[in-house]
Amino acid sequence: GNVRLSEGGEVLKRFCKVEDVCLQALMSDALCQFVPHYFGHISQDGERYIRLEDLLSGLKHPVIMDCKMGVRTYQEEEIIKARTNANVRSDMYQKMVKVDPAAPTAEEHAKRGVTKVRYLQWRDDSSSTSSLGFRIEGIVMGNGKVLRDFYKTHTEAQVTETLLSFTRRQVHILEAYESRLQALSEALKESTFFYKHEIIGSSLLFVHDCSSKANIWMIDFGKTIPTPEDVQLRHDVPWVEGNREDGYIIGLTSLTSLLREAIKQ
Ligand code: 4IP
Ligand code: MN
Repeated sequence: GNVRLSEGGEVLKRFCKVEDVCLQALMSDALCQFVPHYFGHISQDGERYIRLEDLLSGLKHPVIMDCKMGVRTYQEEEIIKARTNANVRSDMYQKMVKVDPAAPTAEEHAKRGVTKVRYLQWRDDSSSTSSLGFRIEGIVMGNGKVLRDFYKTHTEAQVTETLLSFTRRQVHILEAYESRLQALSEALKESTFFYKHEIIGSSLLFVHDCSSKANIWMIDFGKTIPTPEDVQLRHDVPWVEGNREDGYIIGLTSLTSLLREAIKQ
C-alpha cells in the first residue's frame, strides 16, 4: 500500500508524524534490534517519505506474514469521535456486508453506513484480535501469491493451521520464529519505549525464505502514541475504556503458544 522500494536496500513509506517520532525513539531503545533501521526523511515529487531499511533485501522468494498485534485496533479517541459525531462510512459498511451480510444492524442497513469504530470493533471481534490479542492480516507466499482472506480466522485451531501452511510445516522455521519471539519478549522487558506507549495497529512482520533465515520485525507505528505523563502501561491486562491498555503482551503470549502448538503437530 503506502510502502515503495527505493534503491540501496531501503524502502520509502508515506510520511506520518506519529510514526516518525516513534521510529526515532526506537533507534535508541532496547527494541532497536526488532525495528527496521530508520534513515530519516526524504522528499520526492512533492511528497514526504520516511526512509527505512528494506527487510526483504537479500532474501530469495521471501515468504511474509503480517500479524496485527493487540486486543483492539482502534484508539480510544475513535470511540469518543463516534459518540460526539455519528459520522458514518459507506466504504466500511460495504466491506462489512461483503464478509457478512448479516453483520450490520437494521439501522446500519438503512443508513448504508457504519461508524469507523463500529467497523473496527466488528473486525476485531470476528477475527482473533479481541480473543487472542493478535490477528493474521495477510500472507505473501514464496511465489508472490497474496493471501488476505483472514477476516474470519478466529479460533486457535484456525490460527495454528495457518501458521503450519505459512511455514509449510518446516519445524526449523517454526522454531526460529519461536526463539525470535522469545527474544522479543525479553527485549520488551528492557524497553522504556514499550511502557510509555499505547501500541495500536502495529504489526509483527514474519519473514523467511528458502534458506533457513527466519526473522520477525516490529512495524507500523502510525497509531502508536505516548501515554500521558505518569501513566505506564502493563500490556498484559484486559482493556477497558480509559485504561489505554493495548494487550500487546496478551497477543505475544498467545502467538508464542500457538507457534509451540504448531511445532508439536
Ligand atoms: C482498515 O480496515 C484498517 O483498519 C486500517 O488500519 C485503517 O486505517 C483503515 O481506516 C481501515 O479501513 P481493513 O484492514 O479492514 O481494510 P491499518 O492502517 O492499521 O491497517 P487507519 O487510518 O485507522 O490507520 P481508514 O479510516 O484509513 O479507512
Ligand atoms: Mn492494514
